[in-house]
Amino acid sequence: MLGFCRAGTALALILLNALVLIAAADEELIFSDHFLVQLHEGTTEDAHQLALEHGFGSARKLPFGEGLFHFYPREIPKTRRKRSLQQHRRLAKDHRVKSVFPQEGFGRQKRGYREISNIDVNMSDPLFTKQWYLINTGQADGTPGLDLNVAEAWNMGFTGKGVTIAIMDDGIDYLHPDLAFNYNAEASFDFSSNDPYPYPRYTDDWFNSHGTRCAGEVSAVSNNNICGVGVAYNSKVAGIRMLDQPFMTDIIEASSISHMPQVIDIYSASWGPTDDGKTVDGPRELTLQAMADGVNKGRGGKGSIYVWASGDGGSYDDCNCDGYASSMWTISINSAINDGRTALYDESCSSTLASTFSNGRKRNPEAGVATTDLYGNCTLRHSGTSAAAPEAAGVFALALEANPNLTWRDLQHLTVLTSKRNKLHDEVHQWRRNGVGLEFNHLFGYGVLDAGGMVKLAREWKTVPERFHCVAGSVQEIHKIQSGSKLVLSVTTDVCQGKDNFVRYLEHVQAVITVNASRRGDLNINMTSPMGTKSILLSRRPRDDDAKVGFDKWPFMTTHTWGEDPRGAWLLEVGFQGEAPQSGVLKEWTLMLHGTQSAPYIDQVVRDYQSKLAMSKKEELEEELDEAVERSLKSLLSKSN
Ligand SMILES: *[C@@H]1O[C@H](CO)[C@@H](O)[C@H](O)[C@H]1NC(C)=O
Ligand SMILES: *[C@@H]1O[C@H](CO)[C@@H](O)[C@H](O)[C@H]1NC(C)=O
Ligand SMILES: *[C@@H]1O[C@H](CO)[C@@H](O)[C@H](O)[C@H]1NC(C)=O
Ligand SMILES: *[C@@H]1O[C@H](CO)[C@@H](O)[C@H](O)[C@H]1NC(C)=O
Ligand SMILES: *[C@@H]1O[C@H](CO)[C@@H](O)[C@H](O)[C@H]1NC(C)=O
Ligand SMILES: [Ca+2]
Ligand SMILES: [Ca+2]
Repeated sequence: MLGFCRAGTALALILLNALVLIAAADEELIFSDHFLVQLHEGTTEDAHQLALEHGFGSARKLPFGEGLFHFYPREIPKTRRKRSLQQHRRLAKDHRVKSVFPQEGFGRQKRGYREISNIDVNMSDPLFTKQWYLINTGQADGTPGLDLNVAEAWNMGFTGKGVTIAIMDDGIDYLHPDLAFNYNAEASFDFSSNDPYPYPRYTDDWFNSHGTRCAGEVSAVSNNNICGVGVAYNSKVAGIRMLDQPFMTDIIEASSISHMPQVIDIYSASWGPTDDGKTVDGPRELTLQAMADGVNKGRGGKGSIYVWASGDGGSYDDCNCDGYASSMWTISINSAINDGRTALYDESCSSTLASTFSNGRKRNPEAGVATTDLYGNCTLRHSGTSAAAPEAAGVFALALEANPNLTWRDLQHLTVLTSKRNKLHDEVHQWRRNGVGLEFNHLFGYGVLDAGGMVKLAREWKTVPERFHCVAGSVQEIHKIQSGSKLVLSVTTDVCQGKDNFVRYLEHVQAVITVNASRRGDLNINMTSPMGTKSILLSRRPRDDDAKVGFDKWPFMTTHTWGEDPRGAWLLEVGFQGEAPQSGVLKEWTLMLHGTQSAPYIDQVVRDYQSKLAMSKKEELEEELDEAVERSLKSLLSKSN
């Protein structure tokens, strides 16, 4: 394990200095009772004696460097806010000692493994330990450590206080004892039956349990002995009942997403066009207008946050054909199961920003999402990307509590920067890095949300610079497409350089495309940025046999090129997949680039990213050190017994 540490003292000291530096950057230092002590000479026995003389439990020779010992305390290590200066000074003065390095603790979790006791979360709620998506210790055959890392955010004191999340769904059982306290009645409404009481309509099969389950994931009360705990358990949850009528209308959608935008901070939606693999549909006129108003005027101008489930159509569907999920104004969330694989119902597309968790493929009844259920019940079986979106809404509530100044775009930036690959595993699509080094996947987006990482960055976040929009180029001629050969087009752009709307650092990219085909489902479209990042804008949808409509000025969106410099040549590749020969006509490709001009912050991020890479290497080293210390402590203990 420590193979690469054997290089000697120099490396160990570099490592230590680096760790001290990292700790020094943090305001709240934690000091441990552990010291690294370098002796002029002496055996382990001498070191042990010296340790005893100075009030330590014992000393252990480190397997690297020369004369390096780990002095550790008698009792179980404590963390403290004050340095044990005296012990340090006395030790440093001892003539046998060459140097002393106090070991400073970090608020850091081990990757791949966390113990509940480690992070000091003690909840009385009976389902809490079954909520593996909050703290994954390997319950239900899951992968330990693969979770939302909410404990770190909670430990920093962020629990969603002062934030209201609306669940736009089939109603909320607001009398539920685990929800009633956090229910925000004033911000709630029933657009399905036009009254202020979004209580779910009763059916024998409990069909209308969806909203209640989503509400519990966000705002279930903690430590009350009932069900589980919400991601943001001190947030308020509002019910917007709008799914329970025979037909959806533009006006119901628009009313819902624009309901009380100065009170509601986050809107969570786990619905969209039918996931049948052949629908291409999105928000209509009023809803589009309401969304635009929301991001521009909601939350006092900082923008309403719209969280959207990316869809349950599985590999037969493509969420870029869902205009809600693929909108720039929504944060589209996909799901992973408790061992990091994709769920069978997951759709992939280039507009997904990040992922959270949903139920497993395994038959283990506890691999589902534990939450509140209708009529005061609890459930272990909430599922679908439906379950994923509210988890994200909860994490965003923690971030908004940490910094209420965050705009809708800040939150997207934070999502891109702090989501993690963790142990996510997509059997079909590789993880890749874009032109500024951000790691992404076609199905999971930038990875799984990390609440701890997000609130930490949120606290010190400066609002991103103004956003600009540039029509970078457009191909308007008719181009034939045929099975067996693909159409390749390119647009070379200076991204409006020299004009007011120059875009230098990308956020969202849209390719507005008009194309028809003898079989729409067999079309596939890729786009590659000047920095070489390929986005799959449309994958094959085997069930879509449309031969008439095609795509009419459809805005395919990608988030993969986030932060990139868009100047140069963009490439579009259009082709057919599938057995039967097909043909079609592409009539338009317009490239719309959105982002910032002055973005010192992105340069900063690239630098931070580089140092984060370096830092994670250091963390690995430190972790190995920890493990070595643990192992030797254990073996010492077993010897002394
Ligand atoms: C956890 O809470 C229970 C019940 O409130 C209490 O008995 C127990 O001592 C607590 N444990 C810790 C480690 O705080
Ligand atoms: C739900 O709760 C009610 C009482 O609140 C109880 O009678 C019923 O059995 C519960 N149903 C399930 C499926 O647990
Ligand atoms: C939010 O903005 C206000 C006004 O600009 C500022 O005083 C405050 O420090 C900001 N808060 C955070 C957490 O950045
Ligand atoms: C596609 O559009 C072209 C030009 O408008 C038309 O000639 C052709 O018949 C259309 N093809 C299909 C499959 O609709
Ligand atoms: C698009 O990319 C996918 C995945 O790399 C590939 O399978 C497909 O053939 C590409 N399609 C075109 C038209 O280039
Ligand atoms: Ca509870
Ligand atoms: Ca879909």
